[in-house]
Amino acid sequence: MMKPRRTLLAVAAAAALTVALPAAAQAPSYKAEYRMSLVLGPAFPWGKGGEIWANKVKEKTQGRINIKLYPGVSLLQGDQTREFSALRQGVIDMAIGSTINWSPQVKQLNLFSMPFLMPDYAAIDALTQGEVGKQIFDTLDKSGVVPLAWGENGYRELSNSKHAVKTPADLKGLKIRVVGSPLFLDTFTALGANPTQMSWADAQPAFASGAVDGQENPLSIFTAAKLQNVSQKYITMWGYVADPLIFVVNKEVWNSWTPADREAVRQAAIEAGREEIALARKGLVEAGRPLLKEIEGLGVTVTQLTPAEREAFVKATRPVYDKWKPQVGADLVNAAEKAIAARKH
Ligand code: X2X
Repeated sequence: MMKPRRTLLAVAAAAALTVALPAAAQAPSYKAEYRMSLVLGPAFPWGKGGEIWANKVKEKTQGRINIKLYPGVSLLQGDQTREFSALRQGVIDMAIGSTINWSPQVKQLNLFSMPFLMPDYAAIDALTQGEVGKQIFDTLDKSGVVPLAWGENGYRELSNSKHAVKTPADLKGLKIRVVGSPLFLDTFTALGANPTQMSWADAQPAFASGAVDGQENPLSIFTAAKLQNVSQKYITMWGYVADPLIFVVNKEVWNSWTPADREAVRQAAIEAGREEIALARKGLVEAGRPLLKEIEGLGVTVTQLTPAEREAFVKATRPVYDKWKPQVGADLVNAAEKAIAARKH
């Protein structure tokens, strides 16, 4: 009677196994550490946002999800325009990325780089916090990442080492470093400048050596990277584009977490995004824009354009806007224009 009994046991064991297997397949499996890619570290609002996100995630998940920051896109040797592909492929687990750096893969993200689309912060908010923002998140979701929250790099003001820029003619022949999609090459070519594409990692030595004359970046980056020390002595406040940041997680990684932990990561991203946006706007939204005084104190000439002077830049770049509208998606751009026209100040 031993044999049947053994068989019975085996059957019971097998049954237990088949019951256990589906549960095991679904059981969340956590990595010891998750890799977050960023262009800039915690000395900048961008990287600070990453640090805040990581800390909040750790706290909200009781340490189940540990995130390590990789500023300088160091997982890809600084190649910021490959970040989105690497994220999708799982080389990177999560990221806070600029719309500019991901626009070569996601054409809709060029929306924010269309010259003079967004006249003020209320216009950025009208897009990211409204229907347009939802549409862009849907697009990202379909592209294989899970978008969670918006942050902000900021309005990209023009700087150079040669002279004050007040008119498009002042840009003539200036070698300007840009990054992202060919939209930036078109914009600066239309203005008579000589644009050249390079990563942020390559850009700083190029300013120092004089290989390039100028660049465009938010003032929070200008000050934290001390661009005045690499000959960037002239800034023009033209507010031609602003790049939001987007908090995302690789889809497989997302699906490997429990629903409760996913929600914790999402909430942490939303809170960190809010705090990061406040840091990115600091000194630029208060009366008198104190950051400009601070920068002038560094020996930098800050040129503010009259509405008429600014209009000359708008006019010179309008053909670029018109050319890119169908490439970005005419429906999306129309929706953005409408949302901006209806914005609350
Ligand atoms: O490379 C830049 O200019 C930066 C840091 O602003 C971005 O990553 C878009």
